[in-house]
Amino acid sequence: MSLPTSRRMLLGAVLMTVLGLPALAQHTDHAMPMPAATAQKTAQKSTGTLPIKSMNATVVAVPPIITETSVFGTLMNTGKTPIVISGVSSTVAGHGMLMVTRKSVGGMQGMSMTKTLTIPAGGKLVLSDTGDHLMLMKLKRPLKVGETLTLTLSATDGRTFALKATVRKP
Ligand SMILES: [Cu+2]
Repeated sequence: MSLPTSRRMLLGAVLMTVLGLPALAQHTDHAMPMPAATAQKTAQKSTGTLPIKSMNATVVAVPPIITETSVFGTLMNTGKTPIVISGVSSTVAGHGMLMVTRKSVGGMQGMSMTKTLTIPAGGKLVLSDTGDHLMLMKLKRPLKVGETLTLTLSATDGRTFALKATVRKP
């Protein structure tokens, strides 16, 4: 039992129209303006400097052909609320990443990206090759041992901190 070809094509067109409607509606949803709650949250962001003291901030020296490197050191939070770091950037890098190193079930150490790193209120965050650290990716030029770079740390509340880190051999 089969319908004549013209009949089938017509049916197909009708089906496509019916099925096409929800898809169109979804696209309209994506283009909708920012919800009021999100807009308000953005407006509440501050632009001040984070209460951070850094110690031994180090950008690991890498051979010129390597275009990514790690940042180690200790970040102390001298404030009374936790600092939730959500980004790192530098003019010498295409982008920065926040990393955690965890032992997997098999006992192997592996690092993976994380959205945030928290410095507890009045506490510290130690950045090392065996734990949490920062990474600079897509380096735009070779780094010289001994030079000091300024990295920008940004927190979820909108505040930033200019982290001076010296390029050192590991
Ligand atoms: Cu890493």
